[in-house]
Amino acid sequence: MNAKTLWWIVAVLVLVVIALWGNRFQRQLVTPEVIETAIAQAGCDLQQTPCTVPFEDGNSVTLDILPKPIPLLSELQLNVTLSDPAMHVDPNTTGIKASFVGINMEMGFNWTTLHAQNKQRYQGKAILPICTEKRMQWEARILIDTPKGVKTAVFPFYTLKKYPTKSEE
Ligand SMILES: [Cu+2]
Repeated sequence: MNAKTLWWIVAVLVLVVIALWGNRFQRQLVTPEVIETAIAQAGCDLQQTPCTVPFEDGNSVTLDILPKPIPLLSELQLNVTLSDPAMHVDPNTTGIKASFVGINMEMGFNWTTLHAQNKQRYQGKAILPICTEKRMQWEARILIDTPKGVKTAVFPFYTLKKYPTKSEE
């Protein structure tokens, strides 16, 4: 093995280490430690009404997505209401985060921060990407930084492609 080959091997190893470390660092930034994950009450349809997620301590969070029906590729209004104003750590400095996850299809990583209207109500905007599926299953995940740690509220919902072609009906 000559010196040039050895240097290449060292350089590649250094890059791999940097990449692994960067990936871990990035995950820590966007995925804080979650102490509880709760899911919306069964049967609630975000396409029709706001939905509520109850946590173990009796507090709950309600999400509404407007307009209805929930469209793709157009600006959505997210309204989050906390049952208890003391639930979120510091409404003045930290917003509540919302993410949208594609369930029946990988739809990338969509994050948005909601801003406090008051200590109980938070608002934000989001746009869902265009999808090739006629019916797309999503989860809206609301991350709340509570005094005890981050709690995640999961709201399953679906979107329908606006103009289905004849062959898909
Ligand atoms: Cu999709």
